[in-house]
Amino acid sequence: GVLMTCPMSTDLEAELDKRFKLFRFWKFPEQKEFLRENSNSIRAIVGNATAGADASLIDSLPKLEIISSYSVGLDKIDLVKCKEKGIRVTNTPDVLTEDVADIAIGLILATLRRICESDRYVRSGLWKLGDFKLTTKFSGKRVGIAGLGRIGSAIAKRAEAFDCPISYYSRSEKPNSKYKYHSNILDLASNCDILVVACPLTAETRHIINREVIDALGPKGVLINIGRGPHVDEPELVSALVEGRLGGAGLDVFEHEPEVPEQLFGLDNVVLLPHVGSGTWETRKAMADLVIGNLEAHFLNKPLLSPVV
Ligand code: 8YV
Repeated sequence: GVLMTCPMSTDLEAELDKRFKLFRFWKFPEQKEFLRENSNSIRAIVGNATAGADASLIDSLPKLEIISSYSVGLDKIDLVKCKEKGIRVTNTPDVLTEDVADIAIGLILATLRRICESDRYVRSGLWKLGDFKLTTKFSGKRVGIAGLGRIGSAIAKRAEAFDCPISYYSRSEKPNSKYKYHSNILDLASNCDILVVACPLTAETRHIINREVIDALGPKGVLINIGRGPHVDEPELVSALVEGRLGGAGLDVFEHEPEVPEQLFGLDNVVLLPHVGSGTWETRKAMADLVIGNLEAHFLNKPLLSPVV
């Protein structure tokens, strides 16, 4: 049996249903009781960025062999626990890289050029009363990227086409990178106009965007987050935006999704997306194929397609 942690894709559900005995975890209001009754028939978990597998869920499934995540980010899975218990873990890298990088550029343009606000301007009939205000140019602006992995590199490549000087922060310098390296995030924030968060969420990167970093970015700076909500100290971000200490923000992720701080709703220098970075038909299909491909490979004793643990 396969345990799916939350609703993520009806197509994926249908494909899993064809191949396995699928348990939809969210359909059982008494999850403890469900686990007590079914724990011995569950050999795999399919989770995602919303609901993964913590230590207690892993420990409650004695027959668990593999967690196949419908996400590239694995912050909701207790990887240490999995390693300890010999449970395999897979994710969905590469297939979503382009979409997430595209949405990062979309957020930059939408925030700087006030695309969403302009759209609201037209719809509300205000154009008849006068032209829209001037906005801020993107091309040539200094782009700083926190995390130069697959997604960060794809964002850099796109920003290069906009003639943006690129710099980055990561734990260590990338030996073959042509971009300028900063060994700490504060230096990066002090030396860019647009700061993009594109690193995995770990204990070290939690709240990597704190008050100091926000102030270093400053009243003309823009923060873009396509990583994870907890990368940012959200109350600090909100107060910086409300007080005008930060120029703007484009956010696809939030600390307590689907909750978004309501103070942001009235700000036109902010663009808010409901965690849709990878949300295209094409990419979600490729992610579902990887989730299934990894499970099938595992149960056929073949090499996993995208193993992490
Ligand atoms: C998805 C994500 O939103 O891959 C990730 O880490 O955050 C996203 O692709 C999610 O896992 C889909 O349910």
